[in-house]
Amino acid sequence: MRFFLSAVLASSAAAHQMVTSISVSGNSFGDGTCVRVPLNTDPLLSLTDKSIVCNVGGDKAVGRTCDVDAGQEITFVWRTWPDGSRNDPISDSHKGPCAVYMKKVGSFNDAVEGDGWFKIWHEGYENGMFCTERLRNNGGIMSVRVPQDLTAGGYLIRAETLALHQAVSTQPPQNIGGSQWYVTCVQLHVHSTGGEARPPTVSIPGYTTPDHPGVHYDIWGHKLSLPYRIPGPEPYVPTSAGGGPRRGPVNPPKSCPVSNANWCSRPVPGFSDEAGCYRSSGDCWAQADTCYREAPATGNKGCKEWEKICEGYNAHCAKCGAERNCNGGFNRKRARARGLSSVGEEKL
Ligand SMILES: [Cu+2]
Repeated sequence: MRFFLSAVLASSAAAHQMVTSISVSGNSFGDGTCVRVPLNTDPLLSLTDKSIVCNVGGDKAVGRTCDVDAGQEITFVWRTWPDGSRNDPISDSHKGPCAVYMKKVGSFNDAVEGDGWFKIWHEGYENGMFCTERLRNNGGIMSVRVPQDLTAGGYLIRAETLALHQAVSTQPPQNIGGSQWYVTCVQLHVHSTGGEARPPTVSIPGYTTPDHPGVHYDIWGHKLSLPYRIPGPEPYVPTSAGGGPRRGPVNPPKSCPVSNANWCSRPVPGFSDEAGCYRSSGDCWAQADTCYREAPATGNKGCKEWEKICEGYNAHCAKCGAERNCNGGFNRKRARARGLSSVGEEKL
């Protein structure tokens, strides 16, 4: 019995989702990069709680912001397994609409909740399918165009899916308020030349209510009540040409040759003797610790990559120590011959 219960719990845990990465013009910025990665894939159930804005913990800024041009296409990747260890974009039981909102910020430390949000895209029920069903068929890929007339600056972009499988239940209190929200926010820097958009905005929380006909909606009846009404405002339609330079994504930043989600490696200090070499290796390992500690639900692939560089330092220190040849710094060619990454080497 016990085994059976845990199997049921495991399968329901697997049935949730989050955004794990973004791409611009087909180039991915990497797992978790610029993403305020949620703690887990659990749904949000309250439309009044602050967590409905950017998920639990999503009110805090992350260290990286991704570049995009006004008018460019941005793609969100949705996953059920945040680290991609299993390939399941989104559960087929999670039927409902999708939406994407943006909010201009002066700083990424600005409050996420409150006014300032405008919707740039949504999809409800079309051609016999809910948006989430199409998203599942599409491998979890959700693409939207950043309005071409946006003014330049920092923006939060918020992707949302709504799962309606428990939205209407005969069991109080779920007869209303059983809808499951999945949201993830991403930090963007929008480049634009002379955009003048003034989209009408809404407040989150406050943009919709549990009794909205598209939120308190029965997907289990003999016949769906159509047309389906998507919660929230209408999407903003660009009114002027505006537009940005076509620069494409900056990935990765030059200052950040090895990264994991929003963690960036920094140069390891140079050295001129064996002790210095081990100090540099120690610095490398300390950075690796930070990387693993900060690794979000999307995983720690980049930390493993960095760890290999640290191992390379250790091997180098042992060898140059034995050869009494650590002074005079670090020979690039020799380092490469010894299999030391050019990334770590570059910084010496
Ligand atoms: Cu779920």
